[in-house]
Amino acid sequence: MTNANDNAPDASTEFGAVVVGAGFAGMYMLHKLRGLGLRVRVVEAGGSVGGTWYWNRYPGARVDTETMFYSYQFSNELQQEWEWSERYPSQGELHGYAKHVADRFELWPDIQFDSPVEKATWDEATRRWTIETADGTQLISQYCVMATGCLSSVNTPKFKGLENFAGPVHHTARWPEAGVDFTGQRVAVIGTGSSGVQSIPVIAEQAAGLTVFQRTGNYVIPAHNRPIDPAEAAEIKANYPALRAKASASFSGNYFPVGGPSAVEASEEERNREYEARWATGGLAFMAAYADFMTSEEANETASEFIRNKIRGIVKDSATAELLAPKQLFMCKRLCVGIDYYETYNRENVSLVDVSETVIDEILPEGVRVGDQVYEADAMVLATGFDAMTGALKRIDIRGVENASLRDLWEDGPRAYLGLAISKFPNMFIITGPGSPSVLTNMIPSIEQHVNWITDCLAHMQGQGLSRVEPEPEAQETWVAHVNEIADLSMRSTCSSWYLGSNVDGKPRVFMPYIGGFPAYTRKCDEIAAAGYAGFSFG
Ligand code: N01
Repeated sequence: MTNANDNAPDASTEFGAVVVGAGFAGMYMLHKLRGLGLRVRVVEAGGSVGGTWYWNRYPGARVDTETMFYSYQFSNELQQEWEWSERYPSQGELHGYAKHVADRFELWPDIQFDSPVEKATWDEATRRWTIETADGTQLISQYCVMATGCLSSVNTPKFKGLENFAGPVHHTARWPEAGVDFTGQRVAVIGTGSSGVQSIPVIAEQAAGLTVFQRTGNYVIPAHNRPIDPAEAAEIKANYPALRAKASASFSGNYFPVGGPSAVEASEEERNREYEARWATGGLAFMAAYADFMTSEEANETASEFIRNKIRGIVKDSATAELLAPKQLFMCKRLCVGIDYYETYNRENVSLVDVSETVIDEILPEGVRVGDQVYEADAMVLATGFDAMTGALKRIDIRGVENASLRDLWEDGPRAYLGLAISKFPNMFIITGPGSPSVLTNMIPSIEQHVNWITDCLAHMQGQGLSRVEPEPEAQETWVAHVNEIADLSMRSTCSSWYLGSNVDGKPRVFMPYIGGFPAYTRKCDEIAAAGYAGFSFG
């Protein structure tokens, strides 16, 4: 296998396209842009390909979407030859897959690593972007594609005294490559979202003691991870086109068995049968049990109470079980999938601290202070998530027409046309940006759909001899209004979550992803393309 540094990109700095980010979006974008005959450079902050699956190396990190479907479909050879080992493969296996893709499609020579982008500036006179990395290198390009990821900008809450903690502090999304040995240590974990849910059971097995600080109890469905049976994999591979088409026609772009229309209309017996079956199967498919979870509080409560009762059945200490039992709406925050998550709280060396009302006051050299109580720790893990969807873009000083600043224009929340492009920022595309279904869907199919659409748009421009594309402000505003309007119809926009930006101090509360579903969204994108890219102006 080739390594990231085996091929140094050549030193010239003029490109047809610069892609920021070498995760699954950036890699596929590079492949497709080459197909248009463009000279492309990918600039990546990390030391290898894989994006999410490069950075999130914490113990227990694995995907929670069935991996036969959380994979590229653009190349049949690739999807036929690659062998997944588990239903939910580990970070290491996913990173291995990313490296295999980079090998197979010879992507390495066009990717520049360890190069965080700090500035991107549009020059109207030359119709070119200048993309500047942290070491001052400038790349000039006709097009700029931001493949910066939805969950890549790390959120570290401003805990008073954090810098005074005597031991090491690790964020789950910036885990040391060499790993961390917690043997014999007392570990404090802050955060119980997906990253906490996955890492807590694994850390608990190694550490002498583990104290978990929970602000909000989450709904965690068991993963029931297992090796992939070769016969099952062969059957999926034989039927990939039909299965992929079925997934694309589903609301979340996932291959979930769809349940009934209404949990309220089903009898209690039917409901329990459905919930038990999905609990036994495991994974995110629990969400698809009924269609009215996000429109009816009564329907939602049936699933919530089912899961709370499961927690009460698993966790032996009843006070701990009640603390873990979630109080907020089911599915309002991102659903978690875990391996022995609730069971971990039956271990002698694990304790749970509620910081929902009495918050973390301060970090002391010796541990975490909550009210009068100090919880001593030798090491700390921040599983505190991300500045989602907008963080990675706003971190870069992006300047468009007449020096317009993206940070300023998005001060009250993101505004983008289809989550794909932004008015005042010509020849710039974003992959799975705010206003697209992205994080509410299976990410890899959503990435492929965006990359294909962008490629088609650029091919259209090449065919017409055009060199400038920008969304019209009115089209963008109409789309943003539509995104907000339908978000308001769903209960999903009502509770505090990173979808809404409420996990980051000072971030505006705007429901960022498009909640209308993958099929409705792709239809809209196709219609716009068929109408000559309606809502875009060209020059
Ligand atoms: O981050 P999160 P994550 N004091 O924001 C808590 C994807 N993902 O990294 O809920 C105390 O969900 C915060 O509390 P609260 C997936 O889409 C996928 O876990 O805000 N606590 C919460 O418990 C996921 O949804 C996979 O009250 C504080 C936690 O920190 C997304 O990434 C694996 C706090 C953050 O949870 C993000 O997941 C991992 C404070 N000041 C991630 N600030 C898989 O594929 C924050 N918290 C499996």
